[in-house]
This record gives sequence, C-alpha cells and structure tokens, in this order.
Amino acid sequence: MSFNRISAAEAASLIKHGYNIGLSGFTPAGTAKAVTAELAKIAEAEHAKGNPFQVGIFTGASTGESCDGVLTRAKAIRYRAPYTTNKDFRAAVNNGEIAYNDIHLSQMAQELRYGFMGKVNVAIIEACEVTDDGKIYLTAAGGIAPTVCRLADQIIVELNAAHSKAAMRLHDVYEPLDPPYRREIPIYKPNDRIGTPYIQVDPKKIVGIVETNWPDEARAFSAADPVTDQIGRNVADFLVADMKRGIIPSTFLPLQSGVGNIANAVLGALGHSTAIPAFNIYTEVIQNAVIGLIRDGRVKFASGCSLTVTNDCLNEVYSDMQFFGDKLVLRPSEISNSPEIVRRLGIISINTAIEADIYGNVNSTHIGGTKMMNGIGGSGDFTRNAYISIFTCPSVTKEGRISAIVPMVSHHDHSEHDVNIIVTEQGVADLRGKSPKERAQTIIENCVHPDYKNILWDYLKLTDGKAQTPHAIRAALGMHAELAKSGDMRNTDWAQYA
Ligand code: 0RQ
Repeated sequence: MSFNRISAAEAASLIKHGYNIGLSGFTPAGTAKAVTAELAKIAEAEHAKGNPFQVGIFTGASTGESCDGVLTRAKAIRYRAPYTTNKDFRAAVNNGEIAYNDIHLSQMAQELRYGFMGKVNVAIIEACEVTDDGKIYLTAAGGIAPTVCRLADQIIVELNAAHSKAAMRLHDVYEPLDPPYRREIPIYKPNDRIGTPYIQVDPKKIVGIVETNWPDEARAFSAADPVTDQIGRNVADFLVADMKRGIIPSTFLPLQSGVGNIANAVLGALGHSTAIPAFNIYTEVIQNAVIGLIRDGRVKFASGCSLTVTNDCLNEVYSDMQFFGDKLVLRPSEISNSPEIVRRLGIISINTAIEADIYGNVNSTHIGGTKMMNGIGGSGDFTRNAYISIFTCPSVTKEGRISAIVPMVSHHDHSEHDVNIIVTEQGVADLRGKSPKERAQTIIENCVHPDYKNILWDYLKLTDGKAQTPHAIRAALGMHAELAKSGDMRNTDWAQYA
C-alpha cells in the first residue's frame, strides 16, 4: 500500500475541534512539528470567526516551540498531559487557561490504554522511515508513540528528512500487556533489547504522510557555574565513598539523571572520577554529556527514551552508528521509566528539586506552592524505586533571597519515605536509616546555606522537639509567607508565631 503524500496544512485540517491528539516525542526530541504548527493557524482562523477550536494533547513529555509554544499562543489547547517546559504554556496554565494533568511519565501510556483520559482521535508521529506494510521507524525518541498509534483512529506520519535513517537502529519498541495479563518486562540488563526496532500499525490507519525537513528543538543549557560544579563534585564524592564502603557494588550501578545544568555537572564529575569504573546509564533523557562519556569510554551503554541533544551532537550519533549502534537504545517511556525495571536494575537516581524540607520531603513542580513550573516528569518514577535516590539543588536561589531548604515544602512531590540523599553545593545529607528528627539535624547541618542555618535551627525551637515529625504548624510556611511579604526569606522573624 502506498500512502497519500499530503501537506502539513491538509493533515492539520483532519483534526477537529474537541479532538485529542497523541504525539510522538519526548523532551522535545522526536516530536511532530509541522502539523501542530499548521494546527495553530487553523485554531487562530476559527477563533477569528468566533468559533471554538481547542484540542487535547497527549504526549511523552515536553514538546518544542512548534507544538506547545504555537498551540498555547493560539489558545488551541484545552487539556494536556504530561510534563512540559514551555514558558508560554506555563503562563497559560498558571493563568487558568489550560487543564494540565501532571502525571508520572511511566504512567502516561498505560493511563491512555486504561481509558482514564478519553479517546485518542489522531496520532501524529515523526518518523525517519515508514514501510508500505505499516512499519513506522521513530526518530530521536520513544515516548508514547506505540500506544497512541494503536489507540488512534487515524495516524499522520511526519517523515522528517532532518533525521537520518540511521535512527532506525536506535529503537526497541515494546508495549506491555494490561492487567490482569501483564507479565514481567524482560529487561535484566540496561542493554537488553526485547521488542522490535519499529512500530507495527495497520497501514489502513495511516491517512497521510507529511514530508518535512525540520530539525529537533532541544533546548541549549547554560554553561556550568561554580555552584553546579560543586554539586556535581559532591554527588561524585558521595557515590565514590558509598562504593568504597561496599554499599554500591564495585562494578557500580546504572545511573538515571535528570535534565539541565546540574545533571550535566553531575555526569561530568562522575565521568572524570577515576575511582568510579565505566558505568551504564538507564535513564529517560540522554543529554550531550552522556554522548561525550560514551565516546570517552566512561559510559559503557546508555538506555533512554530520548536523545535530547543539540543537533550537532545528534548528527554525530547518526553519522557514526558503527560506533554508537551497540551502545545506545531508545525505548518507550513506560519502559525507560518502568518502576519494575528501576527496582530490578538497582538504579541510582539523581534529580533536581525546587525545594526540600528539613525532613526530606521534596517539591519538584511548584513555585511558592501554587504556580506550576514544569511538572514531575520522570523524577517520581525513578525516585520511588531507586537503589539510592538523590535530589540536588543549589542551597539558595534568586541572589540568596530564597532558601531551597525550608521547614515544610509548599508543594509535595516526593515524600520523606522515598528520598535518600539531598545534595547542595554546601554538602550532602544522607537520610538513609534516619528518623525524621535525625534527618532535620543532618539536612540543616550539611545542606543549608549559612544565611539560613540559624533561621532553621530557630524554627525547630518553636516546635515541641519531641513529636515524630516536630512542626510548629502555624509557622511551617513562615519562610514562604515572608518571601511573599518582603521578597526575602532572610527577613523571617519567628517571634510572630511564638
Ligand atoms: O528561575 O528560570 O528565573 O532563573 O526555578 O531553576 O536552578 O535553573 O534549575 O533548570 O534545573 O530546573 C526542578 C524546575 C529545576 C527541573 C527544576 C527557580 C530558579 C530558576 C529553574 P529562573 P534552576 P533547573 C528528568 C526528571 C522536575 C522534573 C524532573 C524540573 C528556575 O529540574 O522540572 O525532575 N524537575 N524530571 O531561580 C522560587 C524556589 C526555586 C525557584 C528554583 N525554591 N523558589 N524559584 N527556582 N528554586 C526529566 C524529565 O522528566 C523529562
């Protein structure tokens, strides 16, 4: 069967007001781009005529400017799940304009299959190749593409020449069965391949192929700074010490690390540590730093959901599959982030916190307790099931006016039961095996910025000091209240709560 070649505008015109669209891609590698860009124009035209036009968006994780960006500005998104990093989307969500469902990335595909989020009308899938018998070869990410292809009534393929056909070698597509038929996911080592390199679809569902040449829209990260470098060294030193104590096996364990500067700094420090043997990565987002470490022989194998790398780096991988082909695999997000696999492989997870409290609870998603930042992403998938779960953050932000360590987090994503280690540039708090009161001592002593140490010690004096988790409930958000009032947590005066 040969498929219709259609324009992006023709493809977008198949999408009606009220539809839910399922997209390929992940942070934002491998996301469909051309059809959503045209869809935004249709929405604007309909709105100009006074007609409603909004869609629901299901995807693997963040998409790029040509999806979340243009669709948000066109006011074309009614509902969206999961994780996103787009600034305009964030503003619209915090302005009450979009219903945003921020769920664990590992759960996205299965919640669609379970029917929690409604029907998938159209799937838009970026591919580097598609065969007449319905084999779709993805580009730089796995995401939820296999699931939305299966659930959607219609599939639009964006055949993107900006991705080399070398990407055909990267993927391992596997979808688990749903309960009560679910079996173990048979991955026992990071480099196990258990599926096919393509998604098999019913060719009759492919309503058109849109040919594009549109590079990925991965964000560039700002350069490392002394604070992130110090955090990276603290994490590396901590892991070396745990290995020397025999807590981490001498062969080391697979690492997951989040996105951003801190993640890059941590990987850099681990990569340069001569005390740590070459290791494996089992993560969701593979960043530039990982590709460099594979080149250097410091990373033996990287399993991820996306190659969220600069386009230069992506082309380096594509043009040297002879070297990278047996050192990389991309999986759907429910496999890259599978709690079962994280627990089985003994993954060490390293993610970034917005704030943590003195008992080890972590906020990854909300500013000031109410405003969405990005979302929980995969941080919960890994943290809850890790061999050792680590959170990193600078001890202060906004020129010292905000402390990342507070008496009580203003929003709760990762609980004290799941968080093992907190690392700032000040030092490392090892919470394993400790009671809440012991944790508070360790966190304040080791992680808090000097400007805030006495403020937090004084907070504890407001409590009875005896309860399982001592709090002065009226004062627990006092540092946040002070920030809202004077713009600086350092002005916190506990006397008003005494
Ligand atoms: O503000 O942008 O105005 O400078 O938040 O903070 O320090 O630049 O850190 O970019 O690494 O983001 C947690 C959001 C950190 C991210 C979070 C302000 C700060 C700055 C950003 P500016 P930084 P990062 C893998 C795992 C959740 C998902 C996850 C994230 C801006 O890492 O989204 O872990 N994590 N996924 O000034 C007020 C505070 C603040 C604060 C920081 N306490 N109060 N503002 N900021 N702390 C990836 C995936 O899942 C796909």
